[in-house]
Amino acid sequence: MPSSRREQALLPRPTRIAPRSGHFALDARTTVRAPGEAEGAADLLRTLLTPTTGLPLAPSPSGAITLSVDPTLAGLGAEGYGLTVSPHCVLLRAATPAGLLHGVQTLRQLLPAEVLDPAAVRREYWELPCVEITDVPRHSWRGLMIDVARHFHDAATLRRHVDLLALHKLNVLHLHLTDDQGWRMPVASHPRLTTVGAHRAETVNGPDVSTGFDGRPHGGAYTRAELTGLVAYAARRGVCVVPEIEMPGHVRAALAAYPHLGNHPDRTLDVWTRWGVCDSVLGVHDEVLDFCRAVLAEVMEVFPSPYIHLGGDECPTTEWEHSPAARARAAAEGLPGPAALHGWLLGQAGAFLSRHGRRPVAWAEEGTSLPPGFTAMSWRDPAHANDALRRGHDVVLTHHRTTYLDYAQDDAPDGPPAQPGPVVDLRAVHRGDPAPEPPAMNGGRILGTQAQIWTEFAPTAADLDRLAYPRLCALADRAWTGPTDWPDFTTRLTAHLARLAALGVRHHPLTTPRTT
Ligand code: TNX
Repeated sequence: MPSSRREQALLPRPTRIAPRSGHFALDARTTVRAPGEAEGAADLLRTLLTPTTGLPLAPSPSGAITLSVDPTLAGLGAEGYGLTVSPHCVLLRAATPAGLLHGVQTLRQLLPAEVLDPAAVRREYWELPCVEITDVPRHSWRGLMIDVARHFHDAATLRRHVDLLALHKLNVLHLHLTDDQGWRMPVASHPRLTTVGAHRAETVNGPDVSTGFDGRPHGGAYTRAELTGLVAYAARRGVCVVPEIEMPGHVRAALAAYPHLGNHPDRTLDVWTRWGVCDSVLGVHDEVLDFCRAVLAEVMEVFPSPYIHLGGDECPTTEWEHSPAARARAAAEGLPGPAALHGWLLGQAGAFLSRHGRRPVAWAEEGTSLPPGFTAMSWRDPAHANDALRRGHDVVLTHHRTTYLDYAQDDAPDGPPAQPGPVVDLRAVHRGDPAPEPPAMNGGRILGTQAQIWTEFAPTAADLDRLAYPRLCALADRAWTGPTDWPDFTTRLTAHLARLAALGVRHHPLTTPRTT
């Protein structure tokens, strides 16, 4: 693509672009001026461009490229930036360092796609098209959830996804760290969570056709150093890692490690070897509250994120209904019945987080009324987002038909194994859901949206690539820019695929999407 057209192929699309004539040539003498708080963005620019282009982009007080943080540019918000490329200089400005990081990704996209390729052919100089861009994101929460519980994905794979999120100006990596089938975060006060809970055995009867479980043994956990390293790596790229610790349901791996936390302390449970919803849930005695607080205290040490996700989805209440101790707790707390223990337990854990200055997040589904102060991820039905907003919750839109990337992306009969459910094609992700009506807001706010990769059917790093791309490009466009025109999006995406190819992303082929 000629340099003069590259500004038309930015993904996500900037808020305002004015092409100018001419180009700026980046060569071995090009230097970068980045005073004070802008230094981090200059480091990122070098990290991204120097290894592939061979250009040093050395710091200098009189650099042709200037990066600056100017708090008076408040109109650009917490993450916006302004970029001017003219024949003799490049000026990137933002009100915050985060804005500059996004601007650096735009600069990178304005260069030929080869600059993303670690095996790029060296050139004497690289052309940036002259352009003026003002770019402010529509939403503050633009994310991807990766379920590392159903299948473990190592820290190197996660770093690679952080790089890809940053390329798309996505700013949240939500890690689903615990579930029935595995617990992946080490907790010093409860070592068995990973020594026992991170490993599931081979199933005696082999694969389970009813759930698609492959029957194989599987395991893995991060070290604390890997997680803190990932958090720092992500922060340097403008990405916040939001951890999720599931409760009160989806805890079978924790109960395999510590049976006394359940409703049947005398029963030995295995780390679950099926997919689906498991009946085992946390008990509601005081030791459980101590456990939740001990785990969350360590989670807060590792993850500085202002938001901590407490799961809260798919929690069968059968065990509580049959447990005299749970019924007694419900009565003692003045709850209408044992089912209300779900909201009560989340409320207890959420209050602990709030006391430490963090905000609790949970999945919101039918029949669940989240405690006040929780940010809701509405996944079952877009109408639930309206309900949550009306109740005053902040909301992240995660409707399964438009954001679940574990579903098949086309109806090819010979496609790879996928979560049974609707087809979620590129167009569905691009279209998203209608925005809730303003009257529904009532004290709540829509923070943004994120895609989810549940990994029951995604055991390998290649699976993550194929499920995420190109659909995550559509989500990024919508989350950053707002609704974009389909032909405009697909034209930009076609050019963008050269960038993904240069980065070695094993994406799903771009097929003709269904028009329904
Ligand atoms: C529902 S959505 C789940 C997950 C599954 C997913 C599969 C939600 C909060 N829970 O446990 O992995 O469906 O699509």
